[in-house]
Amino acid sequence: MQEQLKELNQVAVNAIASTDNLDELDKLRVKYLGKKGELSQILRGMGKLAAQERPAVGSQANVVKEEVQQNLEQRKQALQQAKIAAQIEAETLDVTMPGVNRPLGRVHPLNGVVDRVLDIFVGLGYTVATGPQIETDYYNFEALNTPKDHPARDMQDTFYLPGGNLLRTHTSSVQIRYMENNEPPIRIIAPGRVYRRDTVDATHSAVFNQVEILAIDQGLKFTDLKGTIKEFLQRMFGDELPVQFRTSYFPFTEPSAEVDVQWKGKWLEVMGCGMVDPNVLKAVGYDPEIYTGFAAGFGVERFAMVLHQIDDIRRLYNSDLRFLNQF
Ligand code: 2NL
Repeated sequence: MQEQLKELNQVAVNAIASTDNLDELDKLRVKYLGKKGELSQILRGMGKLAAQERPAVGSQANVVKEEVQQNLEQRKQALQQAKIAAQIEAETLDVTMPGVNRPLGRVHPLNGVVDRVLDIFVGLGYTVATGPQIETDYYNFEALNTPKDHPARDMQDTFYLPGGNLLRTHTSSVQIRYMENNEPPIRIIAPGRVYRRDTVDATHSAVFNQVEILAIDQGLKFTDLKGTIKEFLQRMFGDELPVQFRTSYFPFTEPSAEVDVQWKGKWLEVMGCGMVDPNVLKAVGYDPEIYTGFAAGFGVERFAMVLHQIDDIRRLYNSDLRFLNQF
């Protein structure tokens, strides 16, 4: 029996050493040390031994059991380590591989100009106001002192929708809506897309972006308008900028003016402005005997073209990256 145990020990240790698989290792454990395993089978023969032989065999069996167990445990550890090492090896990143280039987007030059304009006026205490692009005749024309038979409608003739609504020709409609819902004093700036029935060429587009400002308060005068416009234009184009006001006409302002800046040696018309016509104030329920105000409006594309020396307005709409990447 001692021979048998010695033999079992030898065979088991060899088998354990030569397996490289954790499942097989567990099968070996069952095979040698399990309840119905080989060690148990040998020990079942103990009964046939003489009483004085039993202690020696018993203690040898324990030694064998312990040694096989120890071998199993060590092999298990080694195989688990190897498995983890193999996994790490397989998942290793090659940090020297070339990366995937994902270029960052950037602000469109048109939106860049709008952002700068809004920053300046918000800094002067103005609130940004927005409104619908589809308007009623009332908000786009009537409330702005431009009745149905008014000749100014011809120059702004726009896109009419079935039912009589239209695509707004300026963001003044936003300001009318704002005044209806707020009491003076107000200072607002209304940026947004506007529409005019225009033939597209290098300097015209039927869809463009406009910004209008409006201030209503007691005692506002033309000099307040001039100061505000001058401050704005100098922040936009630089401190030394020559600015001039020329008399003009808009149905919703009286008096009205066109503003020119001297840029690269030439006078350029950049915006229109004026004191809000009393009829506009009356239309929103403000008393023109108490309140006065000024307003101004300009096309963002025009500003972007002047600031960035862009020769054709259509470049701003084509999404051509060769063009846009320059900004
Ligand atoms: C331009 C000129 C202008 C206004 C817009 C305005 C708005 C209200 C009342 C009175 Cl609610 N006026 N806006 C005034 C003068 C000129 O825009 O060249 N736009 C592209």
